[in-house]
Amino acid sequence: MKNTSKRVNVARLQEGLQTRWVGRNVFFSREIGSTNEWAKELAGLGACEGTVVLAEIQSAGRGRLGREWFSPVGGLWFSVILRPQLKPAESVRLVFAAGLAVAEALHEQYGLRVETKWPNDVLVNGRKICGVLTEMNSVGEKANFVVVGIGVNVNFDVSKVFPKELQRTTSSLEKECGRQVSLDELLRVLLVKLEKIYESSTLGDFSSVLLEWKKYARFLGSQAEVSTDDGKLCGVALDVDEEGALLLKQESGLVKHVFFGDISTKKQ
Ligand code: BT5
Repeated sequence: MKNTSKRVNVARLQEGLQTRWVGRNVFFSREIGSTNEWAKELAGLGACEGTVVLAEIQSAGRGRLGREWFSPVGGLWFSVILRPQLKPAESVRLVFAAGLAVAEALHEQYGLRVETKWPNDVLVNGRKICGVLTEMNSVGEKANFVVVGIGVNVNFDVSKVFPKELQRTTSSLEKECGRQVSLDELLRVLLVKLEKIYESSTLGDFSSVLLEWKKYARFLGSQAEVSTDDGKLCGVALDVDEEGALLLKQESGLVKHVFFGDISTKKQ
């Protein structure tokens, strides 16, 4: 049997791919620093919309603010080049589009208890299994390209490959499904979802995308603590608005719009 649990087979992926334009071009590397960096280079050189950049291992995978993203063999580490007709500020929509694509794929494909967490995480059974990093290049008031990077922990054991401080808060599909899953199959499903949700997000129906995303957002309504550049904020996580801001109701009754931060909740 072919081993599809550690590496994507690009030819087989494309054979069965039911997208119109996402993933028609795929760049694959056994090991690269970061697929987002590679995708940005390719986008700058004119790579077409929907190009997928994929690696088996990332040696310098990144999260927001340049944080380290652990990317061992067995994970799905990829970036998609998009050229949306959006203003730069609207490109935040793609974070939610990508998060929803992953949440739906994991729920429908494996029947897992999935949740989305503001702004860019997907959790399974309360543990982080996926992160999204979008990066934009704009010319004046228009986004030139956006690279959407998605990392999913798939066929490895986090207790063997991650540092101790991450082991309690993260998980992998192998752990949650109790078996290894095919990387080809997961990527195919993700690309189909991404194409569909991206089209809704950019063609004027972002409110329904956000509504769907919120169906998975179990943190809404909970008492939350948000680390921001200005320190920690506490309150009830009321909602997420169409600009991607978290609406946090503080004890004073004031509702604060938070655009960047990390949220943790007391009850899940
Ligand atoms: C993210 O950032 O969650 C975005 C991660 C995006 C990764 C993809 S992989 C393909 C593409 N190429 C890249 O270089 N990046 C993208 P953030 O919300 O800032 O979370 C980062 C934090 O998550 C780290 O500081 C760790 O605490 C934790 N972390 C690191 N590696 C992890 C992993 N594999 N799984 C779960 N949590 C992780």
